Amino acid sequence: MADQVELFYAPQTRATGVRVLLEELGAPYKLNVLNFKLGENRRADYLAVNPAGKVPALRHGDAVITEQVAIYLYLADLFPEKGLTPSLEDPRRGPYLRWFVHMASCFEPALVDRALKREEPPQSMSPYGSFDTVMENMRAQLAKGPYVLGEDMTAVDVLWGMGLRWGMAFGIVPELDEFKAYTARFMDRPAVVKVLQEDQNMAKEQEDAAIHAGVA
Ligand SMILES: N[C@@H](CCC(=O)N[C@@H](CS)C(=O)NCC(=O)O)C(=O)O
Repeated sequence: MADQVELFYAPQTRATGVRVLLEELGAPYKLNVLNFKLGENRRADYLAVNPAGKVPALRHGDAVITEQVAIYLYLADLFPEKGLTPSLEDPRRGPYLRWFVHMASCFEPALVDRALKREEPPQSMSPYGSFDTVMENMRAQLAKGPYVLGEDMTAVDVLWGMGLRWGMAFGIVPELDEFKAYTARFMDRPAVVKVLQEDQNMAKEQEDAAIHAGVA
């Protein structure tokens, strides 16, 4: 298997959190940056990697992994010595998987319905129950803190740190005390500071390139 992973990337997207995780893991990686404004994620060469035209996507040797939750799990397992993934024998392994999948199967669908002002499905039909129960579940988990699984940070905290921060920044996730305290601590991490600063520069460069190409 190749030593280095390749991350298909765009700034200020779900790929940002994956890059933060790579930094936290000290993993060797190469970025393959796509400019959405130039439609680079819809070009045939990228659709051959991810037919959905979305980032993040990860290439490791011949394997391509899409879906941020799968990528986080894969990377944390690739570097178990970094201590960001509970082992199969660790009693935290089940809750670790639970809170990863909760993001994709409950939190994100609830946020999208809310952002689009769609009526929530009836509770019995909804994959997430209700928006309020999703928020309350997460709040109650973080109240035990300081991290999702208790005393020690794991890879799932990078996912939730990013997800809650974006959700609050877009005014969709309620600014609960537990969410604010948790994300404030997360935002202070050197890896987060570095990646968000570089994202800002990258986003500006992409904007300039789009203006230059006459598409912005
Ligand atoms: N289900 C995907 C969602 C990925 C996704 O929606 N990525 C956005 C950026 S945050 C994207 O690539 N959007 C580009 C587009 O659809 O045009 C995952 O969990 O990774």
